[in-house]
Amino acid sequence: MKRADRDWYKTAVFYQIWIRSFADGNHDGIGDLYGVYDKLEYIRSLGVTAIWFNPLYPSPNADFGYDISDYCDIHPDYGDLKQFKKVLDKAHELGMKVIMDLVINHTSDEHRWFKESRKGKDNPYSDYYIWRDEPNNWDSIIEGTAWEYDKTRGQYYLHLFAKKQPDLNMDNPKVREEVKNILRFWLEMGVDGFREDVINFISKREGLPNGIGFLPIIGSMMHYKDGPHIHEYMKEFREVCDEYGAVQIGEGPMTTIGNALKYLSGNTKSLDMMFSFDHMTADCLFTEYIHRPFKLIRLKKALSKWQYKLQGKAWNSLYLENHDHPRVISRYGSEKYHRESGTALAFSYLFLRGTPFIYQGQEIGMTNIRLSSIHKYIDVSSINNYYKYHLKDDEKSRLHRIHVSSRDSSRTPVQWNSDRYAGFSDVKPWFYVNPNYRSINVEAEEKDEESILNYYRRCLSIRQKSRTLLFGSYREYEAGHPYVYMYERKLGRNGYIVICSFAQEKIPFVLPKQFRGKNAKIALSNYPGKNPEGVYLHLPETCLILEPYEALLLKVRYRQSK
Ligand SMILES: [Ca+2]
Repeated sequence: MKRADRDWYKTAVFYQIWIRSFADGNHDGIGDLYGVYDKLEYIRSLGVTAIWFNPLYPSPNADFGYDISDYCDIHPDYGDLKQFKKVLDKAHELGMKVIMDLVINHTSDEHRWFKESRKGKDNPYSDYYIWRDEPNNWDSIIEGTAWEYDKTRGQYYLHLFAKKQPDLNMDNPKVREEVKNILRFWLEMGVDGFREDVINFISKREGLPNGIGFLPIIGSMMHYKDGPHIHEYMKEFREVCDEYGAVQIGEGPMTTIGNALKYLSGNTKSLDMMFSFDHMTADCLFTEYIHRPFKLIRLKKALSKWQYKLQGKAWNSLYLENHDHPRVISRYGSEKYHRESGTALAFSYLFLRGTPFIYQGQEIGMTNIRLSSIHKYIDVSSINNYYKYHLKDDEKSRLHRIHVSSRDSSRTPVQWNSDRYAGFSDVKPWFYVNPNYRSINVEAEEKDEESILNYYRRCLSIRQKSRTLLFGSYREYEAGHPYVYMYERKLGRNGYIVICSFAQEKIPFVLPKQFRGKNAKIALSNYPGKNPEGVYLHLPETCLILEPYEALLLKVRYRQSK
């Protein structure tokens, strides 16, 4: 089953499934591939053309699937290979591609390779992991020091993430062969590509030198981020994917644009897209746990930076939510102006240049859950943060930090209807359902023409039919405006202008000179009573009055192409 063309990704719209909380099809309170199978038509109905599955593999779930104990099977909680194939075939029949999560920086400590490796230095799997007699000073990213002593082997092993996630030794050619076998296994089954977890961390500097001791976590990153052999290893994996025309999307934490471009273009090109992180810090520093008030300027600056710098060179991936971040309405929007801000956020990114990703529940505007005690949280990094930092603060403010930052907010069961357990399951779900499911759910939003759900559909429908929105150039206007994000997409004489207010009250907005006095057709508005679709809007010389979180997509024609 060999294919050649992978350009489909440029016109794709991805939907991300974190399966455990998506839909329970076999009545045990855990989301699974039976539930997914029944919801594929719904996903397609959004205008989605591809699905990215977070890890579906057997895993002890120390980091919910990102600690894999067998790369070529399905976790029994989610079904089996036969059920996966059924989902894959049905998705293909509906016109949707499917990509898998590839997690090869580390395995689970319960993977067969690690169980063998820890037995001793003469074991055939001995060098599959990174063992040392003495640890260096590196920190792990989520759980204390990066080294754990193993009594059986009498040595320390490296884990950049949790203790139960030992790092693979990618310098060992046998490990790279194993990776290629994993790629082939899924590609032979018919999957269309991979999202590659922390892929820029897989090559560590020789000798593993100490990092800068006083800088927690990031002090050692220069020794493994975009490491010395990364592009050689990526080339090997690319060659396998080339045989199948498989798409590769990399997750690159802390990646600069300069480094990203090495993966995305030129003779080191090994990835089709990368997930950047800059725009996820408009309300925090480095990580959501170090919270600060949301500033639109930061969001615009980050989005524009990647739009401009990749223009003509590489392709963007566009997202506002995923399984690692709290819900975006609770962060960058407003729960008070739920519908308005949810739709404005959609306008602000679905019309950018690149391929949009929608995380499950984002399309109905799911919001952060606020659990009453730290004991109810399960996210390993939230628990670690709670017990490690701000210990002198009172409990209320420590819990508040978890409310605004926890990955658990994106991992509550999807809210399908207003029945008990939100229609996710008919038995008690494995995790808490957000109590707002009675008003925020798919069934209710299906019935409401102006719901966030139906606006996602409209935005995607317009986008997918327009070469200007798919391939046109990007330009931002009024970059210094604190409350309005305005950008243009342009192809030849055709253009679209997007105007999104992030203000919680009515505000005047003075348009850039070149648009004043012109007429523009309203392609879409989230205040349809005020600005009906298809009507020409006269752009005033003075200013536009924008309602709270008002968003407009305007179609414009230019006199001549420039
Ligand atoms: Ca289940």
